[in-house]
Amino acid sequence: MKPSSSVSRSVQADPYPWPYDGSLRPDNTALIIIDMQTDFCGVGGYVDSMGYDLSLTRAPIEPIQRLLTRLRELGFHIIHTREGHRPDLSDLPANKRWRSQRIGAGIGDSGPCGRILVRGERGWEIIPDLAPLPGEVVIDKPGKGSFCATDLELILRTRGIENLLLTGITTDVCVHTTMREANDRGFECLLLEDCTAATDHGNHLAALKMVKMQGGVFGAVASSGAVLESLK
Ligand code: C5J
Repeated sequence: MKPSSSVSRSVQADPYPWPYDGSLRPDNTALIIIDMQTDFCGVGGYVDSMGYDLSLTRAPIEPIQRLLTRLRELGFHIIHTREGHRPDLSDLPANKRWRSQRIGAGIGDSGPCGRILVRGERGWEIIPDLAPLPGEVVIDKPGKGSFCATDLELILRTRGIENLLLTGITTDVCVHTTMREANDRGFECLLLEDCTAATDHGNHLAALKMVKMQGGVFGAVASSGAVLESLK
């Protein structure tokens, strides 16, 4: 059954029941799935080339799939993002490239999945398990935050979206940067702890803790199970 727009709903979250105003509806809430690309969680991609443990960044795939299926059924807005650069690398800052080359995973260089983090390459694609459906918004971003040099804010405002459910990878980098950008713009954010992961588990836990300081300085944290429960 679709949640009625007149019913007040909230998710059991930490440090407060989310959203703050109890107004959780499909029309005012978007699920944002950040950078679930082969480069971040697939064999031969960017994260793999850096030598990090792929089981960490692959862990959120199943929980996101479950949540995505249910939120699609209920008619929530679904937004995907991809980090990547133009093939001519004109939007790749020199320092970002230099740092990646230093650790043997140069952005723009050729790897097992094509040129690393370059638009149109195999490694840059969203993994098939979480592929966008026709009509779902896909935001291409050159940076870590999803608002920087993109039309995400315009799309959210045009659709009347106020609440963001944040998922994807990595918790401490692109997810956190996006959450901070969104929070500063007045969006009400919920970070889903089992639907995110970092290349270091300690960083994942630290990123969750940071959100919850000061009464929820960037929003709140919950499990995907708590969201699904609230929508029954
Ligand atoms: C990183 C991301 N970690 N999607 N990107 O470089 O978090």
